[in-house]
Amino acid sequence: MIKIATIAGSDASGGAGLEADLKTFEEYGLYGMAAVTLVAAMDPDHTWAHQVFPLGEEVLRAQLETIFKGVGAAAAKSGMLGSFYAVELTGEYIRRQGITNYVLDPVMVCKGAGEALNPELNAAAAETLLPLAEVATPNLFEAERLSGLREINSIEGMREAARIIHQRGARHVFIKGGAKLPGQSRAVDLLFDGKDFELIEGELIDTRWNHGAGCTTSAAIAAGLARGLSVREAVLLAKRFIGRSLAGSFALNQWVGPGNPSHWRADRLFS
Ligand code: PXL
Repeated sequence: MIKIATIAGSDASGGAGLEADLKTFEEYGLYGMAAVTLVAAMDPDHTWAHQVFPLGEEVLRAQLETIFKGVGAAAAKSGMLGSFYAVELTGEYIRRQGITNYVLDPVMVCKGAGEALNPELNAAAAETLLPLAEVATPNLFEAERLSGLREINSIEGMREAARIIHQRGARHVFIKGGAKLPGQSRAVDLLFDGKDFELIEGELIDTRWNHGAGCTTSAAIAAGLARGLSVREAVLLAKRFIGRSLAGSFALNQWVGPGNPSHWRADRLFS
């Protein structure tokens, strides 16, 4: 059995964070493990406001020992880290265990949660973790902050950001323009390997229920790498996978709705 790990927050609502990661790993036929960095909960009495509860350094280190020293993983991804020690520990274990299939999802904000996380923390995460990443998977907002570019609203802007983020250490940069790039009728993402740019287009799925789409995408890329795909192959498959997941998206309540990572199976069984 191929093993894979996520270092991420728990999303009590089940659509994002490590819950999305583990569901995705399962669809790829992998054995998933999780080191929990924080617990995110949402307040139904206050318009689903996010509350974040970081776990202590000792708790995180113990989980990382279990996973990386005790078991080993063919690939790993990180999501919301939430503290400086989580950044340091993630770097320490990825480096020490020689995990080259490491996907960094530089999560800076939850959709609908408004404010970006602490900018100094985001800067520290970029500095420490980009040089370890086989693939970094920023969305446009995160690509702006990682590259220092003011506003990315074109494919040329995405290319420039990818170049800068690659220079900061990530071996591949996958910028998710998705539904956000103005004037596009397709979901347009960009892959850069330090040499060539490749635009990766998919069907634009018109849904506001896209909670966890970023987590699912980066988990799917890590899962593809764990299975021995090249970065390009892993990204192309992840793009198909997130498309199917979003095609099966649904509302959890009036505020939030996730994709469904198992939707590709329903398709095959029932249509
Ligand atoms: O979608 C970003 C995200 C990542 N990780 C956790 C989250 C969220 C958004 O809610 O809760 C744990």
